[in-house]
Amino acid sequence: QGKSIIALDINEPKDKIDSVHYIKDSIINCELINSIFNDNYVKEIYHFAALLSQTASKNPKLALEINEDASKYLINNAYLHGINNKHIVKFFFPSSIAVYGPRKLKNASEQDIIKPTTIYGSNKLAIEQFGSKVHEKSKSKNYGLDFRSIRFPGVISYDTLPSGGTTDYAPQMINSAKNNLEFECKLSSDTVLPFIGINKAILSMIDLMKLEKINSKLRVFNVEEVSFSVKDLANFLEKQFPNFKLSYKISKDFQSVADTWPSSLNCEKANKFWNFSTEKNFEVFLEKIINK
Ligand code: AKB
Repeated sequence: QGKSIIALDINEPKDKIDSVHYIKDSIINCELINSIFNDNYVKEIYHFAALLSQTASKNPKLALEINEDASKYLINNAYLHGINNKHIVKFFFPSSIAVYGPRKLKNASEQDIIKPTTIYGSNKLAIEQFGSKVHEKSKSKNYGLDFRSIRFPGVISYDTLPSGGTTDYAPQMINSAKNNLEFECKLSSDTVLPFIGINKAILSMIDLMKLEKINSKLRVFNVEEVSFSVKDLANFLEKQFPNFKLSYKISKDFQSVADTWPSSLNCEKANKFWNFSTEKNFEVFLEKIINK
């Protein structure tokens, strides 16, 4: 879209795009963050750096540093950048179904009970709330920060294998089946979780960020394409890949987290604000991912 982009990551990108300026560094490098704001006129921020649920539980200190402190630092700097340059910085924050709990909900809507039981869930909720507060402060000044967030379910990509999360079992199981590898599942077969494909996840962010204004105090939206149990996925894959070998070794660390996350999400709000809609057909959804 003719915009100049600065991409910051701790890893080298798989593919490079000519017009993007890549920086290999960490989100917790405050000096670097300061210099990016000082040297550029920043209009939009997409902040993805995070430890996922399982990694965060094992490294609570690092999770606090990356998931909360670094996010707050970035939000504060974006806000000040907007104030100093007399404009609004649009800020996208990917939140997660991890903010829900302690009971497993069906068709969870944004205002349902959110009492996360994990470090990662508490980190995500803290930033949802912090960003919304800075957003409100900006509204009264007409400059500052426009905070927008999506609570993502498990995201399934056709070319990147995630690690460190609780919903990762699904993309990992799909990948094993496709590549003729055995898979040992850490969740019980009746565990139901919501998911979205990477394409729809990206489109949702673009659609949300394209909106001129969002007249709502609530700054977070649920999105989901399909919701399925481990068994549903296993049955599907066994039909597609008859040699696929699956076994179960339930992990308390994984099961206890999945049992507090919703089995499905209510997406009416996303539908109202940017027409979010999806086919919701489990088989069509999986066939598209498998055949990519
Ligand atoms: C995880 O499982 O930690 C993530 C998430 C749902 O936020 N995929």
